[in-house]
Amino acid sequence: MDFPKGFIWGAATAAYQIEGAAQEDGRGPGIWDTFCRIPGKIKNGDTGDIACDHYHRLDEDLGLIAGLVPNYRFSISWPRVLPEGRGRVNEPGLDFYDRLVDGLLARNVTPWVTLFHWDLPQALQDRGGWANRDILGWFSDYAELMARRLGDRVNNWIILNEPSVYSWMGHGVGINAPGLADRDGFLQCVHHMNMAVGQTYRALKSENAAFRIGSAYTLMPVRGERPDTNPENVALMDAFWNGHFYDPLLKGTYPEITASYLAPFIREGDMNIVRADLDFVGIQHYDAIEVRRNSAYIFDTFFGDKPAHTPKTAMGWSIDPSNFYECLTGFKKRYGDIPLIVTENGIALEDSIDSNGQCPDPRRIDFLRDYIGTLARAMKDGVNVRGYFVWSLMDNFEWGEGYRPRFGLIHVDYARDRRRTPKSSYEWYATLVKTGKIAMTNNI
Ligand code: IFM
Repeated sequence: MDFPKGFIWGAATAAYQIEGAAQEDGRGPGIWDTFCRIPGKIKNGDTGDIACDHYHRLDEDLGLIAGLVPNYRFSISWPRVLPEGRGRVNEPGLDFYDRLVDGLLARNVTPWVTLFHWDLPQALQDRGGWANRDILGWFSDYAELMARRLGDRVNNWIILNEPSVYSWMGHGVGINAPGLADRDGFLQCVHHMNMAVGQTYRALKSENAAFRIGSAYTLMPVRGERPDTNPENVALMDAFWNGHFYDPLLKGTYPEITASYLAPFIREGDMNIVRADLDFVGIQHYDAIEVRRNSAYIFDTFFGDKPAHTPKTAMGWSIDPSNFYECLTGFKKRYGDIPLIVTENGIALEDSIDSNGQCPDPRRIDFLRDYIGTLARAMKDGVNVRGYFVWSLMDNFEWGEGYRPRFGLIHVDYARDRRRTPKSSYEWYATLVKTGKIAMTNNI
């Protein structure tokens, strides 16, 4: 199948997962720096202190990006540019992003900037972070700073990355930074993140009407772990991962199941702000969610076991492209003909370098062929998808899982000076991007 001309092909990363240089050139502490230091929170005691050392290997990485894709999505580290989260600006931090953007443009790669990919400055967390409504002012100052600094060269903006994961894992169940498990804080975080999207969309558009602005959300089918799973738990989990964000953005309401819990945190006029016609909705798909009732967690709702029959990734996630098809077509049924960009999709494996110094990853190629082929089928069936960004350009720090799961199309050897080796999927994807042609397999 052929993808349309002008289809946006890219690769994605995030600042804390690759940059390193956590204590250099004036960067302030972020919540992940703090969280990584709490014993037991991150597998193997890993931290993002050095990560892929992208900060120091920018030139080499720019060459690898340009050899792969014409579009590159990266995030700004808020604590690198505003070490206390607000007020004092850190010029060397801004310089780094200038060099990154200039280096991309010099190589004909279009930058896509994510403003918030989870690394909140610690100083703002000390004031409640996203649970404090003051974040709306802090975030808008930060977003405007970045738009003014990079907006002469960057046209594509992604406001937030996966507010579902940030709010539920970070404020609801405490698995991610900032490590809180508090029902009200979780609900406040959800609402403030939605407010930040609507508010920032309008502010950046008034800065430059030509900006292409979206925000990136998880899109996961949610189902009971067993046929007799309580439907209320399923509806709650669907709200946490999908409805809490798509409903306010696209319908101006919260899902019925949580609306009364959110109500105390909503002020007059808020729902007009959260409702916004973004230029595109970024969707990120990895897996389906199986739900189990579990009274150890807020709203008595948590993950259950994965089905036994599906093959699994190194994250333990199911490989099943029919989930992706269900999400894409289901989204259209639920919300209409919205322009979508797949801002993340990919697979974690435990890739290694072989005796010839190569990194063959045939399972990743199979995964990408099946998932991108499924995307092509959904587009043929009428889903309005404009682009696809693979997660991830290179192996990186996978949050609470540390460095073991490898999502990259480029292998990073953490033991040997973080040496980069393009995997076989790198060549495969570069060819797909050039030709725009995907073979349809039986799994699609
Ligand atoms: O690594 C993450 C990324 O930061 C956000 N989306 C999911 C990826 C894989 O877990």
